[in-house]
Amino acid sequence: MDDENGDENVVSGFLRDGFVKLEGAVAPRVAADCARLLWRETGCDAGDASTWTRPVHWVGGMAQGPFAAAPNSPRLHRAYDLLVGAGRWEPRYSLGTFPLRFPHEEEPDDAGWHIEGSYLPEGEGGGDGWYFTNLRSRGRALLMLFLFSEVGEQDAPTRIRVGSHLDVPKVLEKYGEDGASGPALAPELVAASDHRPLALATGSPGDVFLCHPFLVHAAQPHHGVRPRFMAQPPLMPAVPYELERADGAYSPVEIAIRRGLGRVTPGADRYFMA
Ligand SMILES: O=C(O)CCC(=O)C(=O)O
Repeated sequence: MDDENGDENVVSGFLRDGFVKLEGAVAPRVAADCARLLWRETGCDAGDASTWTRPVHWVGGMAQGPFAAAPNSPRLHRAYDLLVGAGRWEPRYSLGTFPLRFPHEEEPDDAGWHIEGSYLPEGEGGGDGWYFTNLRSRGRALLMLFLFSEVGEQDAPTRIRVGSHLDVPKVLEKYGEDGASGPALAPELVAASDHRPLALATGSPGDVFLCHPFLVHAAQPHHGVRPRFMAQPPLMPAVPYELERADGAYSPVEIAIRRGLGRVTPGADRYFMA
């Protein structure tokens, strides 16, 4: 779903599909500078495939100028306001992490269906070492995919289960405020969203997918020829999501969670009509 028809389509596409693709949301020059810096991090030579010796290079947080600029275009700020709510998200001045996928015979070991975890549980137990998520998406307002290379169908685009954000709330509900870790949730999430159609996060450098934090997605092996450069940072919340608001001022992220729980949000039904 593209945003060619403006705000209304950004919101309706996001609610229906769980994501919206904003083409050219990062200026071409900024995206090119990000790619150049990422190549440097890998230690690989863009022009010499013999140096691409691993299927995936994980690069951590990057905060040089281009990475600070990329998530702050006026178009992205507008979309964050629309989807999360004005004043409810934290600006970010870095990007990361980056799963940089290279054409390779070896299968990556990180290509399973999942949603992102965003916090480590406090107190005794401390979980299983993996990041957790909960029904109010503690610590994550959005999942974002920033493309920094041409990504066609053969270039290991992220796989997305379209509409799966509506399947996840029922799974998370029973874990309460504590939530659960990615691996603990994965089998249930996979089963709950199995019926969903598939989309691929293809596009060009500077395209950005803004995704509901509960969108079920997966990497895939790269059997093409062009390395796939992408960042998948969270947008952080300034305030927690609320699933019951006295004033009814729900954001689209909250409306979708409520929909997944079977709760009706006045005025929002039209978005879910097929
Ligand atoms: O590399 C990709 O396409 C997605 C990676 C991903 O979803 C993850 O590692 O959490």
